[in-house]
Amino acid sequence: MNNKISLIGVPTDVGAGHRGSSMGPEALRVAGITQMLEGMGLEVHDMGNLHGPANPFTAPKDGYRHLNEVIQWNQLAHDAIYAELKRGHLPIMLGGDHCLGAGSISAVARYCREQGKELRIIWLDAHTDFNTAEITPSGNMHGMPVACLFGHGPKELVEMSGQVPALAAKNIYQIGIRSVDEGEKQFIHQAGINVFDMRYIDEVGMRQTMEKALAGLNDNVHLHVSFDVDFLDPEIAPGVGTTVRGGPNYREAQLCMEMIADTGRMASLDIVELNPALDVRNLTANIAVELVESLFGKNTLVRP
Ligand code: 4U7
Ligand code: MN
Ligand code: MN
Ligand code: MN
Repeated sequence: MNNKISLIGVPTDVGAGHRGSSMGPEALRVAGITQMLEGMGLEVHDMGNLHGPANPFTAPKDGYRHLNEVIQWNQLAHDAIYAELKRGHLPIMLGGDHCLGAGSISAVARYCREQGKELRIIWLDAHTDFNTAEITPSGNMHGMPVACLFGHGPKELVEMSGQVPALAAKNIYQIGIRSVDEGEKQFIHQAGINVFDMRYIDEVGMRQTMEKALAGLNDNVHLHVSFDVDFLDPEIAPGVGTTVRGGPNYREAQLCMEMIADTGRMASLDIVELNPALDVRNLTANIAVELVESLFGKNTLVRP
């Protein structure tokens, strides 16, 4: 794996219904993300935080809340992540709410297209994030990035990667899903996306789920992980705006991360939706950092 890491803080909550995920980047730093990565022998470049528009905290208009602010922040994230990929670093986006998935993954898709690489996204989340202005129950754009990447949404986000749609169904596997809105269900089905929901994980276990999601990787695959912290069960990760009970426990989440690490293919990462205003003594940030350590290959024993 690439040993040059770039941390990019993107302090937004413009896509969320609760204020506070804009404090996520600093909470991850306070939880020691840099020291943890350095301790694993990696070279860490903390690029600091991007600067974008403030949160006006206004009501949704035509199905979107804060559309202009969301577009501006996503363009900034896209440009910063693309620049780090271009110079051969592994970018870690410290969110910020998950509306940033549109810009982040657009940058990765653009880079993969240019390099002739195949892209596989592992989307760890309680939610599918496949809403559109027509079907959203909230207008919150952190519930829409996947729809944008599949060509449904505001032009600026849909076209950000330089190709519409930015993704095809075979590029993405969603894991941990347990909250899908009525309109989203139909859409996800039509798009043909691979969704491993909690029922599936309960029935076959995390091991077989991840074996499927990671099957067929080769040297030419760029693996991107989009880690929405609400993927985790709220009992271990209360510091998020949109908790849904019945998520992976610590051990299941750790196995998921370890199996991704074992592939040696991860080349970019988003950590999003951490909300320090709703956390308890930075617990959720600490757990996120521990799990990211597993994602980068922390092993208890020497394994074959
Ligand atoms: B997250 C929701 F209605 N689906 O659209 C919506 F349940 O990035 C939640 O996954 C979206 O945290 C959650 O508002 C977005 C809701
Ligand atoms: Mn999400
Ligand atoms: Mn979520
Ligand atoms: Mn959320």
